Amino acid sequence: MDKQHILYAMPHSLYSGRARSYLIKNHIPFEERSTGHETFKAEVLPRGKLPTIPTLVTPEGDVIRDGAAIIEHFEAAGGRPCQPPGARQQVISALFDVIGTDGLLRPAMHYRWNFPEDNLAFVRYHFFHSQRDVPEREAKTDAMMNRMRHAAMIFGVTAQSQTVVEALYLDYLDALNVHFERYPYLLGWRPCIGDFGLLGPMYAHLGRDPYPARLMQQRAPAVYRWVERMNREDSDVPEYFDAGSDFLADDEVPETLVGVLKILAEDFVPETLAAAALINDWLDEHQPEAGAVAVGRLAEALGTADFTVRGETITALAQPHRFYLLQRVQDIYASASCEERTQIDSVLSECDLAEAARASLSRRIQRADNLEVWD
Ligand SMILES: N[C@@H](CCC(=O)N[C@@H](CS)C(=O)NCC(=O)O)C(=O)O
Repeated sequence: MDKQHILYAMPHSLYSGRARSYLIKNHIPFEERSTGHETFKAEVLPRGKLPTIPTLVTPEGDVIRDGAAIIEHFEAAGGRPCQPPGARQQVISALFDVIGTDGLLRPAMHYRWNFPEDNLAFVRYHFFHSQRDVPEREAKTDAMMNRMRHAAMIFGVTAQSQTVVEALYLDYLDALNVHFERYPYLLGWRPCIGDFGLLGPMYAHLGRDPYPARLMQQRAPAVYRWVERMNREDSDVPEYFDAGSDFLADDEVPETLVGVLKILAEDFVPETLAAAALINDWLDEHQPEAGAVAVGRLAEALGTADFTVRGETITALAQPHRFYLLQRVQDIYASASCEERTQIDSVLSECDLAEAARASLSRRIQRADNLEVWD
């Protein structure tokens, strides 16, 4: 048999869900291994540079760390099967990728860590099995869980902000349910890059941990079905009697999706603007050398920024990674024609996302040797 790709990942890992789904949907055979596997520390980590999952090892032995980089590797080689052809849909797809991987961390963390009666035993099972079978396995499990529990707080979930985090999530879930009642994927009949990014928080945390999974099943069955669908090889669309097989025609961004984005914008915009200001001040002050690491491990960042959502002040880590993914949105815009730009501007302002889509850092972030570094 041909050698397969090996995906270092775990079922409970947010970022793993994005890469795994891409591999499944694109019929790329792979074997999934835990970071507890002997080979991870010994062979993969020295080349992956950071101990994050997902990390992929190709049949040729190349190591690719980071979900966006794994997807880009296959997109570049395969004629971009998950990139819609139109500029407007491309921008929306790239935006969902950022919002999924960076913008929904608060509900993802809240619904995992703040419902221990329902979730804790289930979550602990997974953290335990991502540790190697060494004498200090229990202690390492606790340490890792404490680190991630703490992440919930530093991403902005506190006793004070919980009500607004929940209200926003429920409004978003309802709007997304309306969308998926009409279409099986974000932009029609096949998944785009944005579907994979959005699946990150919606699978491992919000669609799989006991408390939020039940909430999703009971309140938003069409969203729950999308989560299932994104983990199946076929298009899995029995409930749509008019199913097509492509992205929506004429570069259409459906009204139902505009409704979803308007809600997501409520915290994505103020958080992005506050984070950009903080990181730009940091860049002015520190002037990092070209090639210095810009994005470290999850929950490591340069500082916190304050912003207001529905009247509540939220304090959250400002993470440069968000701007690395926003660069892609901005690159699509930069290479669009004048006419396309007008259409993009119009849909972004309809979604209240224009300011966030333009937000940038004073230095670009590049990838070099499996790390995101300052240009
Ligand atoms: N930018 C990375 C982030 C990956 C990431 O932070 N993964 C988490 C698990 S969901 C992780 O490995 N955390 C371990 C750590 O930060 O030590 C990606 O998109 O793949």
